[in-house]
Amino acid sequence: MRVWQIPYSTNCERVSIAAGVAGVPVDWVDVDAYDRTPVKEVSGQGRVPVAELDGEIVVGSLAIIGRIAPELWPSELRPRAQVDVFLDWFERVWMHPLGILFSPGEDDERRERAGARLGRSLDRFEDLLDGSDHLFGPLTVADVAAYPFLKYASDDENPDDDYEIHHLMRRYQSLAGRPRVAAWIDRVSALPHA
Ligand SMILES: N[C@@H](CCC(=O)N[C@@H](CS)C(=O)NCC(=O)O)C(=O)O
Repeated sequence: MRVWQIPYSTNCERVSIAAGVAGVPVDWVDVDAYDRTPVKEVSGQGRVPVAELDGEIVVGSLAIIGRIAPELWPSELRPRAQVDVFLDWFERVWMHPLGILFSPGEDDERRERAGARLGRSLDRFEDLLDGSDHLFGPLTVADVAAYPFLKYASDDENPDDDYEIHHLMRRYQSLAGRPRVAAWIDRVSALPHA
């Protein structure tokens, strides 16, 4: 599989973990965040990740993971639906404050409220991890999809990763009083990455 990525992209790291877990080798193509021409040429849009799989272009992290690691979705209907509901919540509700924090014109009070909401979302994860190593029992796509964003709650600074959105996730997410999330971040970070 060939994957076009921007280094340190959260959505690309999802694919890296899923491929690592599934044992799928990846031929990574690095793209400049400020020149998406190669991505646009292959996929007709500028976002990453984009994959070429068996001659087909697949756009978006979850679509790619669905192709290379379908076993990350539970096979039983009920737990599968729970994971899909979670993915929807993560994309629409969890991400919403990030959009506010990332809008340069936004007023300070609204930004602080959005940051606080992002921080409080970690309590949902702390509760989901009560008595469980992963969000929905065994490792699923829910863990793979959330980890690249929640990992910024840990204090690890990376001088090469200077994306503003990553600084914001670091600033507003804290592991204080959230030991289960802290342990989960360590657990998922130890998974093989392709
Ligand atoms: N839903 C897509 C989102 C892809 C996405 O937003 N990727 C980011 C990098 S993490 C990107 O390319 N952003 C550039 C832009 O929005 O123009 C997925 O899951 O892959």
